[in-house]
Amino acid sequence: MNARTSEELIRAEESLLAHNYHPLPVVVARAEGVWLEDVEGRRYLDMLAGYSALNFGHRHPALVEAAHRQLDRLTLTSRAFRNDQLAGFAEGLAALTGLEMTLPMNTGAEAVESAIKVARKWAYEVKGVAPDRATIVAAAGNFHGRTTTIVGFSSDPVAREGFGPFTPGFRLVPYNDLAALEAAVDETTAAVLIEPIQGEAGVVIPDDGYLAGVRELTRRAGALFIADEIQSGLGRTGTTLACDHEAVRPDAVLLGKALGGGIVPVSAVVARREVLGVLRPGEHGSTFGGNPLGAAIGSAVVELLSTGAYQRRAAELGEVLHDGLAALLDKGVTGYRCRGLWAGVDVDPAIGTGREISERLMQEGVLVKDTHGSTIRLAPPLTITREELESALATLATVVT
Ligand code: IF1
Repeated sequence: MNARTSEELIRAEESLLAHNYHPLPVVVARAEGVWLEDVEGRRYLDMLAGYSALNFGHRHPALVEAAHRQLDRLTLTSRAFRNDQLAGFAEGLAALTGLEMTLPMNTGAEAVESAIKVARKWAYEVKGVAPDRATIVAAAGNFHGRTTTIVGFSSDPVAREGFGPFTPGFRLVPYNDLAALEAAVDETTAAVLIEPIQGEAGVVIPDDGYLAGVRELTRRAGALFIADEIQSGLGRTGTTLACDHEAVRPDAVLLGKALGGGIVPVSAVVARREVLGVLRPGEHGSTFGGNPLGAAIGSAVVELLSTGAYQRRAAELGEVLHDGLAALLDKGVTGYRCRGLWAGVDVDPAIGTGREISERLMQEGVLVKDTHGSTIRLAPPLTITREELESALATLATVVT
């Protein structure tokens, strides 16, 4: 099996796997830190980091050690029993976010779905919304996952079309528009659900004051503010949470991706006690959510973030990324948005589509992912060195100029 070439493996995948992805033609066989190696032994700098699931790089020693230690003791109990890893994980998340309670799940979409259920229940039991009338306000351009309910309030036709009928009870407003949000929120509003920075939309950063405005507006309206930090959280933007840039504390924060250290899927709804307190036995759950392996790895992730060193590194190297992209403006790059080690880069369409740029970068040993049109996004592991980042920027410069 291992002797098969990349080309043979790609052919087999194309015939046997559902075509819901069109991956770059690189077949990765091993990785360490920020470096990937393909089947033929070619090396690539990983400038995507599993869409931020690999914030600490591939196989971070502390995370692999936590996983090994737990693999040798206990991997799964289900929540029918208790395990000795979950309390510590929840303590860590509370300390990290300043919120009180945790609902552990697995994937990001599950955390979003769970938050939607909890917000609705909160609306009926605490806010007093009439039965089945609760609404949730989300933003156009959002990406929150792939379930039927979630794609039902997506504004992206590719994500949504052909998958209806959809769950009712959602309203969409333009992102970064407080007046539109204010107009959409009323006595039926259970929650406002937004990404503090929109990833799939091309790393769209709202104006300063937007998140604080959402906080103030929801507080006044008696609606929950739910921040989807699944991609933006856990150090990526130079702070623990992207909401920290405006010193805003939402009622619920959704975490995923890097929470599992790039090893296993771990997600969580972390929220005020009044919010998660509405759930009672039997009303929600998951076979794997809160499993001791995921909890041990999640605790190790929280531990890595507890000193602030990764956040500081993302902020410092974010300046390097910012400066490197600024130098490319009008030299093949028509615009960019950047916060911490996360950037959306609009390439001049005359140079190529985002996909074509990604393929050229791949040939030069740098892996990125395109998003809509001629935009590519950069989100290297936070463990990248300054020299590695500068070399990726130099490669980008040669590809776009
Ligand atoms: C795909 C994007 C990244 C997310 C936010 C929830 C989820 C995601 C803010 C769901 C997931 C992914 C999944 C992946 C592509 C991807 C993505 F381009 F679509 F936007 F990362 F940039 N909230 N993001 O970004 O988490 O259920 O996947 O664990 O679906 O192809 P999940």
